[in-house]
Amino acid sequence: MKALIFDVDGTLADTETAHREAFNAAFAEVGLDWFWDEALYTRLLKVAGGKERLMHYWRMVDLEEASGSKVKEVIDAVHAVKTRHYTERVGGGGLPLRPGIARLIDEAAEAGIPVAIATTTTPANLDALLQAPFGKSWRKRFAAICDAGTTQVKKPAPDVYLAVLQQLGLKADDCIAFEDSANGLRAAQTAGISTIVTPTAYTALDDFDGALVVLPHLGDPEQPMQQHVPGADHRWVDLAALRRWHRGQLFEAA
Ligand code: XBP
Ligand code: MG
Repeated sequence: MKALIFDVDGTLADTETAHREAFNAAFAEVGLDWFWDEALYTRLLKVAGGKERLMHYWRMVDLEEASGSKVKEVIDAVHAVKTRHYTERVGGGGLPLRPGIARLIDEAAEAGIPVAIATTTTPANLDALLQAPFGKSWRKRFAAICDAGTTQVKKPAPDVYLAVLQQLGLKADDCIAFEDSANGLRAAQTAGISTIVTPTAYTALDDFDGALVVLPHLGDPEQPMQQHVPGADHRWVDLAALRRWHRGQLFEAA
């Protein structure tokens, strides 16, 4: 195992409520009578990428209007307002990392194992989310960062994972990916990368067939998982467990 590749939304942090609230704040600000409640947003999350999600929804509610010539301009403008609301919400430590994320990234750094990011979210969202837990020079913690700014084709396409592998100079089976959604799992699987899934409430009912393991979260000594996990020495995921799982030794604790 030579690198860990993390998805962002839902994986590094449980961000989709903040995204949903930012979309609704943008709709109100620009005078659109749209409102995305949790049930609708859970369905809309099947479409990765905020702009693609807006387009999908507009076509759902008014296909004719959504076929107009100015649609891309309007979507870009609404999405820029949404991104401002989102970065205001999560900036300054507004949203904590999920259990185990900071600890695993530290463990990987101490072991000389590079970590990377493969996300479909907007670059500005990464700065807002990650400056608080990792400091202003947070980008230095990651050997590769691929996002909506570097990779246009969104998950479940493998493009963003293939771009990370290329930047790392590693093969797919050298790495482990961490995801929260079926879209993300499919993207990593198609790229050939073994994937650990930690769902959130928005993706709990997704199909995670083919995941290396599905866990409630990665756990910490202060916040262990409720149940023991085969192959792990503790009720949290550490590098030793990842190495075993990566070698296919799912049920062999030390
Ligand atoms: C999840 C997404 C993103 C976010 C919204 O990204 O699909 O679109 O929902 O962010 P990830 P944007 O790959 O990190 O799970 O509005 O910036 O797209
Ligand atoms: Mg995600």
